[in-house]
Amino acid sequence: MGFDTDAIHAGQIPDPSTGAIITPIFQTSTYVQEALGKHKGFEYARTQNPTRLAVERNVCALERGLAAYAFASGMAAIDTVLKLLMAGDHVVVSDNTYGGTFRLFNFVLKNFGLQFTYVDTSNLAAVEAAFQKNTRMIFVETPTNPIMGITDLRAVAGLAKRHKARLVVDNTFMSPYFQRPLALGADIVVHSTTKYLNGHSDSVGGMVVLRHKEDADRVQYLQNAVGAILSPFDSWLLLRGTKTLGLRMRQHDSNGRKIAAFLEKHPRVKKVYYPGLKSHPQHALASRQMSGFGGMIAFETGSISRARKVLGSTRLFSLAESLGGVESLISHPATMTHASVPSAERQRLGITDGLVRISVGVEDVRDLKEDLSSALGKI
Ligand code: P1T
Repeated sequence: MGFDTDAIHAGQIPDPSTGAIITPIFQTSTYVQEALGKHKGFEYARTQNPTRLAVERNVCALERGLAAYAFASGMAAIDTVLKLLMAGDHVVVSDNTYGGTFRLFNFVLKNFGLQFTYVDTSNLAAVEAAFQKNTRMIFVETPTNPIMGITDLRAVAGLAKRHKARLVVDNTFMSPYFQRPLALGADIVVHSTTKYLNGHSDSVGGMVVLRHKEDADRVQYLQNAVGAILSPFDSWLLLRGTKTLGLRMRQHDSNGRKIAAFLEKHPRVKKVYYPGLKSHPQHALASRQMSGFGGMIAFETGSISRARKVLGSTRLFSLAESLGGVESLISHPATMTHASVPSAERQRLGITDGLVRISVGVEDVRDLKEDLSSALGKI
């Protein structure tokens, strides 16, 4: 089936007991068993829930995976994937991931004996050089948050395979509508469903999509053993959200391209980070590996005081963390999403005090341009 058809139908059938076209919220903690050892496949709601199962199957179909498991947040999903490893294992990580991912790896999982090396994964030689005898995983975010660096997934998948390591891709920024890492050779996809997949800024969640049966079995085991599950209500919200994923992504992309072009021409903007711009150093790779560029843009204003003026002057772009909802947001990575990254490292990555990040929503693009134009005029 086509993507938009799968988005609406995959994983869902009308409720057999009522005919309800929308999968109900199964708000229950347990299921009555007919007799000892005889049940309908549902025993306890941490282990199985029909609403969660529907959304897991839905996102699994969109990413073209073998199985998917839903978690209480993107971080819970990432944490569970890292639990596929053992103490003493080594992970190569994109050096410009979401700050919370860096925080989990460096300040939590390191304490449990996992080792991490951060490299610019858009540089294949650097990835190759980072491999150690005990490297079991490469964790890549592409495009990166917030600098929008692109990693060649096919090439890194080849490296991972040669070194018998799993390639994990955080596909939050593109969603399966614009990028399918599994088709490019990745082994595992993770999402913060809080963002584009849910799309309405009203739920926090995460998803792990697997291509190998052994990984799928282990993640299912961990989902139950650790218990960081997506709630029935959030599963239902997410199912509602994915139905319009294609529609929304097309509009985010259309608005994103126009806003990026507008910013690039603006005299108060020093630099724009958006893979859809020809000036982006990896525009050709992005065009090959993604089928669109989405709505995430970062731009350099030059200083904290200039950034502050812009952040404090927009009316439609709301000052808030997060991204991927229908409404436009504006944020300051250095003090918000990436505050847990040490300052020197932020400078090295280009996450300066003057950097502003926007999540371009699906509003009328003329209104969005006008809003940015008026805010930039305050500089
Ligand atoms: O917030 P949560 O659902 O736990 O997801 C974490 C996460 C994982 N991966 C990426 C690429 C992300 O961007 C995030 C969360 N990011 C933000 C909250 C943000 O504003 O960038």
